[in-house]
Formats: sequence, C-alpha cells, structure tokens
Amino acid sequence: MKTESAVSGLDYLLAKKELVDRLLDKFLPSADQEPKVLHEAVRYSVMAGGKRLRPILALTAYETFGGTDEHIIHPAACALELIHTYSLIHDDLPCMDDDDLRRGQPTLHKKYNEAVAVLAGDALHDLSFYWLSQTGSAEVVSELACAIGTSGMLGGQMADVEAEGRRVSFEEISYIHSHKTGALIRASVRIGGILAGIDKKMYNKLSRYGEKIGFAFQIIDDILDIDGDQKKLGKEVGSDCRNDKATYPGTVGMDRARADADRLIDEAIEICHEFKAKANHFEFIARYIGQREH
Ligand code: GRG
Repeated sequence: MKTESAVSGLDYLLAKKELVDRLLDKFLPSADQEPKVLHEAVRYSVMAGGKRLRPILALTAYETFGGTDEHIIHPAACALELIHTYSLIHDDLPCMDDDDLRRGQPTLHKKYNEAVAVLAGDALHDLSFYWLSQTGSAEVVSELACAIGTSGMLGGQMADVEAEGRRVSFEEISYIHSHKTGALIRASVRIGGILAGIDKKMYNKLSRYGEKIGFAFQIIDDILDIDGDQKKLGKEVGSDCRNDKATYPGTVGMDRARADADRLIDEAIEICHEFKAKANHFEFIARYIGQREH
C-alpha cells in the first residue's frame, strides 16, 4: 500500500505534468500554420507525452524558492521540454540509435522521414531559445546553452557515439552519463532557481541535487533498457545491447549499477534537507526517479 505522502507526491507530479501538457499545446505553433508539415511533426513528437520531468523540476525549483510569475516560469519550463524532445528525435535517427518506437508511437523519422525529423529537431531547438528569451534573463539563456552544447549534452553524446563497440572505463561512462543526460536535468533545476532569484549558495546546493538525480536517471535508463517492460517504457528494450553501447551496468555490473543509483538518490534526498521548508517536492521527485519503471 502506498503511504499518504507517496500518494500526494504522485498527485503533485500528475498535476504538474497536466499543466505542462496544456501549456505546450497552447504555446506550440498550430499545425495549420506554415510550414504545416514541420509544425505537425513538432506537435506529433512533443504532444506524444513523456513524463515532463525537466519542466517539472524547473517549476518545482521556481515555486520552492518563492517565484510567483507564471509568465516567466511557464515558457522557461516548456523550453526545457522542447530541448529534451529535440534530443530524443535526433537520438532516434538511423545515424544515431536507429530506434523505431518512442513514447509509445513510431519515431518521427519513421512517421515522416529523416529530413523532417532533422528539421523538427532544429525547429524545437530554436523555439526553445525563443521561449527562454521571453523570461528577459540572459543568465538562463546562457545556462541552457552551456548545458546542451559541447561542454554538456552534445559533449556527452559525442563521447557516447565514440564509445560504441568497446569497453569503457568508469570515468568515461560517468562523463557520458553526467553530460548526455545529467547536464540538462541539472540545468532544469538551476533555471527554476535562477528565475526565482536564489543566491550563489543555494545555486550550488541545487546544482549538487541536480547532478545526483541526473546521473541516477541515466543509470536507471540503462537498467530499464535491460530489464524494463517495453509497454511501460513506450520504446524498445535492448536498444543499447543491439547498438553495442557503453552502459553503466555494462561497465560496473548490474548489482553495483542498482546500488549506485540508490546511493545517488539517497545523497540527493540528503541535499533536499538543506533546502529546509518545502523540500518535500524535491525529495519526492528524487524517490520517484529511483523507483521509476518508465
Ligand atoms: C544534434 C545529432 C544531434 C543530437 C542531439 C541526441 C543528442 C544530441 C543528445 C542525446 C541525449 C539523450 C537522448 C539522452 C538520453 C536521455 C534520456 C534518458 C531520455 C529519456 O528521457 P525520459 O525518460 O523521456 O525523461 P520522456 O519520454 O519521459 O520525456
């Protein structure tokens, strides 16, 4: 049986996910608007669902640290989901992971073609920075640019591609995971915090929380690719093995991978306690990541 706090934590996540779904639907260009195919493709990928974890982290950080202006945080939170969706579309391409299924439906290049998938990813990238610029904060624009560029997500993705087909060291797999996936997750909490006006000390604390959950998130993604349920995941399992990818369980073994993910979640929860009041949402999100099945 679920405890009362677990139920209210799930209610919180669900309410935030529904809010993000509504906002994305409202902010995205209509499929009737030219170039129609591109807008239709963008909507197909973004509105297919997803947990909306990155916008939820930004909303949680903003509200926890006293932010109240929806006109600022709503476009910023949605901008993070656009970047995430762009990375999924490009990651699924034949020249990357060559996946057929994403979020329970055919990947974008399968539904349309590769050219549309590349352009839709590019369109999401541009739109994301446009929405972020609406906040009026140059700091959050540079935060996101650094998180997803060569010193962040792209750097991790490049290392991931280069690691295919060979054994990697613990240092290499840690670099790949903390950059390819962790950097955007850390930026999500940071952006919410920056927009709420946090000081440097809190920025550093939030960053450590984001690093722990971001790393744990990708370790669990690797674990689920081995023993997850395809129906719940909405994508094929075994993709990493098929593509001979470097994974955390492949480097340290399944038992240690699970133990390390659990330890990272415990450490993230410890950090939450330093946030004092209202840390409960952060704490619940960390627990949710540790136990997620999709
Ligand atoms: C420019 C060619 C080019 C590539 C862009 C592809 C890429 C750079 C980076 C890849 C980053 C990537 C796809 C990391 C995997 C992150 C990950 C665990 C995705 C799954 O996230 P969830 O579980 O998905 O949050 P949902 O569907 O719930 O949103």
